[in-house]
Amino acid sequence: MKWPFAVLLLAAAALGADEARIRTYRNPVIPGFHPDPSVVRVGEDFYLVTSSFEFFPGVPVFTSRDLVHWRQIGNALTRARQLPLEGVRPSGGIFAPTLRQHDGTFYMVTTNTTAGGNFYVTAKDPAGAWSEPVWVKGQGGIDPSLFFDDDGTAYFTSTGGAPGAPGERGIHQSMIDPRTGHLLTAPRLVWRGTGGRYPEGPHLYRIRGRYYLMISEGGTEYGHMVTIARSDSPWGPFEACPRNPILTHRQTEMDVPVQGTGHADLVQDAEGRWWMVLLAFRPVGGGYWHHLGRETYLAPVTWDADGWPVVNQGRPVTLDMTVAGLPSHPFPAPPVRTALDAPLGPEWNYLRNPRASSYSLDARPGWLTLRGEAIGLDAVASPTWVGRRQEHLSARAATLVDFRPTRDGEEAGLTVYRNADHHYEIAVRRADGRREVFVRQRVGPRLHAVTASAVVEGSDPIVLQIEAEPEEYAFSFAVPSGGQAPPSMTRLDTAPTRLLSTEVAGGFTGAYFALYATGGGQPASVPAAFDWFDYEGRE
Ligand code: 6LW
Repeated sequence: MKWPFAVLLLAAAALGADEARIRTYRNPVIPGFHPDPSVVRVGEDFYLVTSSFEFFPGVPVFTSRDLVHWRQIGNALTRARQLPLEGVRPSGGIFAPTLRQHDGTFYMVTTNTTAGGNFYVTAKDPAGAWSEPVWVKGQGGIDPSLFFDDDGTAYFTSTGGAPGAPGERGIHQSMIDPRTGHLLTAPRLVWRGTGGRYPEGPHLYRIRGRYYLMISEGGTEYGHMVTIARSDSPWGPFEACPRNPILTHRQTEMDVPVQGTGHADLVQDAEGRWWMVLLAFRPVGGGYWHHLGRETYLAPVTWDADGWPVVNQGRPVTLDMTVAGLPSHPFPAPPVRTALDAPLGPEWNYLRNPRASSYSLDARPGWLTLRGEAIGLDAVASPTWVGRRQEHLSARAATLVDFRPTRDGEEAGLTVYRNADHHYEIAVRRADGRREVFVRQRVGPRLHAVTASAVVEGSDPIVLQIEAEPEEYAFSFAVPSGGQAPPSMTRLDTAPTRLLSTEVAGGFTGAYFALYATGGGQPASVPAAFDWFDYEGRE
């Protein structure tokens, strides 16, 4: 009479295993400024990279077991020699990367649009360290991609850039020696796309014996789309899918919360299902402004009877997705508080190539000490600034800063930053000989104002906080005296998220929360020390 119990146990185990599979998930799977995703699978592990523009280190690298839960394990470009960013304009620098793996080596290929053009780095372990750059000469353009055919032949595919016709629109391709980066054939135009503007972001695949070339068209804004073509040869001629675009939200109502779907990559999981990673953005405030940048989304892919891919069963990609997915493999939630007593994690960035002497964990153990330089947040250079992406429309960032300015003009605090011309900050400074907390809003090349301030006498450290809601940032502060219980915050001001949006500020990036210091025209007379930093997603 024991077997029914055993059957029950088995059934429960089966149910448990089934329940542990991904059935629903939330897009974006990598929220915040993480555009141009490229993904590869090695065994049961997926790896994914995104573009990074003027930020350092560059090209964040993520891993996942289920395509839904991702954890950043490093950055591909961690040394100034790999990533010269001197003088790079906002949204210059590193454009879309492609990640591939061949014969045990990972390849990350991208473009430094400001210095050097197309290059790749390699690694045995995608967490790093990655190699010195191998520069690819002779085929320009952006969005380079690598494809290794079964016989090891490497194809280098990019947007535009044939010698003699660098402005010619279309996808160009050559064969490359992956050890040296030397082209083995002259670049050839292989596909112009379906007629949309900016045919770009190409990826070549071999699927069931045929070569598929997937690209994006329409530009990375509201008209974005994914199109695909195929051929029996990697060189074409490419026949376009009769259902192109295979994905676009360009015709959706403006209140559809996911817009600008495009710049995609395909991957097959170990159980044989196909998936697409893509970028999209989340407009707020009536549908016309997005400030977090372009984010990484996931959608299921099936194949129709004619061998063409169908994305999400032909329906738009949504925030809440229902799928038959892989066994769920979540990671522990990251802690809200960063103690700032050890080297910062891979999610932290500097602006362009940082000056190491401006940042110290040793000057005052347990605190991150920032030395303000003459330049500040309006500089297209590397001011003393260290930050991480705002990844949630509702979020909180806060810090405890110890800063006792001795002259007017020097300041230190917390900024929500989009670019040199578009940022808000709550910070500490001296004005007319008195220490104060203030809020400044900068919303264009000339317009800036201190919109609120409060005198804070004495020399106690001050808590600075920015709370984000979809349409508004709120700035508050507190002076916790003598290590007492959590202080109640004094709200100083609010500001619209809209003025940090892509539609206002321009560019390809997204909002950051950053700690900063500046001497305001000359090096700061005293450093600023930060005890901790909180980031709390509230969605
Ligand atoms: C990228 C291009 C694009 O190189 O935007 O959305 C450019 N697609 O393919 C910058 O991210």
